[in-house]
Amino acid sequence: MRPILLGVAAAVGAAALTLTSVPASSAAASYPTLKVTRVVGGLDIPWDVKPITRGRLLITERSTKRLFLWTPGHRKQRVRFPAASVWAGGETGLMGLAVDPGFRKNKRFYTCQGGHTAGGGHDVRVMAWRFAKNPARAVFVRRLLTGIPSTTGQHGGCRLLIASNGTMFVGTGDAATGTNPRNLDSLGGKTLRLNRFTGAPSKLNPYYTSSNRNRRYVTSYGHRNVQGLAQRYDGTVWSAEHGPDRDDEINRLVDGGDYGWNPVPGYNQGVPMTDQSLPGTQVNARWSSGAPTLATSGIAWVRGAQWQGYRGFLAVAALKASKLMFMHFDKGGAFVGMRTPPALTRYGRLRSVTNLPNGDLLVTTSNGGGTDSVLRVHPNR
Ligand SMILES: [Ca+2]
Ligand SMILES: [Ca+2]
Repeated sequence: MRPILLGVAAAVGAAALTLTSVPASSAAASYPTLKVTRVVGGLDIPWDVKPITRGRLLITERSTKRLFLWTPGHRKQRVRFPAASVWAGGETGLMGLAVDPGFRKNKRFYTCQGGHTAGGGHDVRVMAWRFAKNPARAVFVRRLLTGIPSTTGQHGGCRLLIASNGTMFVGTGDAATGTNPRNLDSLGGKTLRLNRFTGAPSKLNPYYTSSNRNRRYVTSYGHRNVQGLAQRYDGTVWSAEHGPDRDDEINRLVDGGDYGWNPVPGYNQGVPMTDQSLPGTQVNARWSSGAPTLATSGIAWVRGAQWQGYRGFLAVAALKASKLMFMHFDKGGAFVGMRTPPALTRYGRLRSVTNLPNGDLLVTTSNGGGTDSVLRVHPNR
């Protein structure tokens, strides 16, 4: 593991250079121009979009707490959904979305959202639903995981990923509470792994045998605000997170990894995003923005030969920087370079990136005021 970490440190140091879009791959690779089509419009801060069967899409909106169904050839429609049970505030609301691999039969999908707790407070939680039609509606199945911390709604996470082995990953935020990321008994500032049917912690987790309920869910810690999760072709799971005023990060997750965010005392954001001075070993980012931040958010690995040079790159949506970056990491996970296609620099803030079965990407905008869209991106053909 040590040689890999040393290699990564070099890549992070070179990151600022790559913002000017250096050639990212071998000289032989060619990069097709990209075509962008507005698929769904009239949205307000869509947080996530996922395909279900027959080319249809489910879309969450963060602050309005609306869930939409889009059907090819038709307008979007509201899905009946208990929005009143969602707590929304600040950056928290109706957020991450995952569709069960067995959706065709079991019609299940999942949300990560703000919720109301028994004591009159609120948290962030992962919910399981069953999709029913005529009218389109979300039928409650179960609360998979509650008690992810929320305060004002700042740094609320929350991205979902169902990995190829069927395990669900949850990427959380630190809720702007300095002690959360390094506290293994808090679900904040973590990546978590659980059984998507029962909500039980995954037996693969490093602290699975802990006597503390929360700790059993923890896969990795020391994160600030995980906004993107994606699994690479080699099975590794990667995350994206926001830095404070510098150092957004792309991380490759390892079981039990400490990602080095520990903003104490209080909420002291002057500390490094990966603070190597902390006890033990901190896992360096695979890519870091340097200064300023770009607000990296959703991520997806690019699949399909039609993408030519972009194939196998990590597509990274940026909110503040208002672009989609295609990052090249080599087989060992070291950052090589990135490309920023001009076709995706004219839609304002971009939040999520989603793979479609045919390899196309869906990208959501996040400009507010009911002006937002789901964009479909593919190489010109
Ligand atoms: Ca870090
Ligand atoms: Ca250390």
